[in-house]
Amino acid sequence: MTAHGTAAHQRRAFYRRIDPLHLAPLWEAFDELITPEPRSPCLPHLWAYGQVRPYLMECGALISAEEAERRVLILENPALRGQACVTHTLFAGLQLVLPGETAPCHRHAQSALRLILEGSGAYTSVNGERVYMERGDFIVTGAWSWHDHRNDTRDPVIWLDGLDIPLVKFLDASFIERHPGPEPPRGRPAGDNVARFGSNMLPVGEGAAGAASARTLLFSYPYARSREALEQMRRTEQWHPHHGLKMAFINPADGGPAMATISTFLQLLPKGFETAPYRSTDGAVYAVIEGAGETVLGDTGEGERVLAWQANDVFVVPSWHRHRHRAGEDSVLFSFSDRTVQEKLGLWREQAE
Ligand code: 1HN
Repeated sequence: MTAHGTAAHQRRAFYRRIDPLHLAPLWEAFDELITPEPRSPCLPHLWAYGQVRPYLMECGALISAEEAERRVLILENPALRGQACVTHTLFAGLQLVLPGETAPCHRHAQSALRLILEGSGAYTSVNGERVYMERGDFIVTGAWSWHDHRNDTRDPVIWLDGLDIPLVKFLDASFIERHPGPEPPRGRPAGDNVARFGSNMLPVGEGAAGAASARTLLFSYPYARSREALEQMRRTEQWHPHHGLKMAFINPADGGPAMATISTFLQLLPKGFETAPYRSTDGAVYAVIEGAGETVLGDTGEGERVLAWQANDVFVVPSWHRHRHRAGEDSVLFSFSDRTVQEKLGLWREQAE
């Protein structure tokens, strides 16, 4: 046996001896662990609304919202099947509440966002305050806030759920509590939250410290308002080469992100606009509110992947995947990612070309 062969043999024998003690050699794993750049196993993927919706409606006949607690079809990243993950840190799902149904009141350590895709006039209540839903609205239920959903309209309501479930699971920090009574807690009247915290004012004598949770002062971001902001701003024609016109939803108390663990964005791409190649360390989930276009991943020619999207489609761009968006029509994209977590930890990076 060569000297080299002997060394390799000796090492393998050594690894077998230490294995029962739950010990392993770092040097065999080092290059896999500490990669020169992110190598997410997550895959880009698009869920076409037209394809998924019939199955979601079938769920309506299979199980009630009450029995399911949350009647949600999980959008699973193709590379992470069975793990309820759209990226390593985020959960995404499509939820259906039929006319007359209630999804019961609970609260959990995980933070949730809703982006309304279909239906008008159903509500979610956050700590007892009703938030009536219109298409495109973005609603936050922060960690440990009571929430239930109710549809008193004649039509189904469907929305995109985004939660930090995989992140909280990774941290082993999950808790849930079901509301004990038949009635959820009663909170402030509908519309109070936007008036109180979403009108470029804050109540005097009741700052962040006085609110139930400083993190989620504002939990209702009506589309009519954010869309109007984009419409006004587009007049300057100051398109960012990599983002078009992209705005982050913020917590008005501190200017930070609207949620503690999830960054959320709204982006206008005018018809014919193509963003320049870009990548960042936060994998992002996009929902198409308006328009149609495509997102091209990878490099021109070999390895290029095209996700063609239209209204209500949902797609995922994993961490450090170079991509560019092309708008075939005036388009509005909502997106969410773990960017704020990475920023708080000093990890977030981008590469704009
Ligand atoms: C949840 O509470 C909701 O409140 C949606 O609508 C999706 C997925 C997993 C765990 C809890 C909701 C969820 C969830």
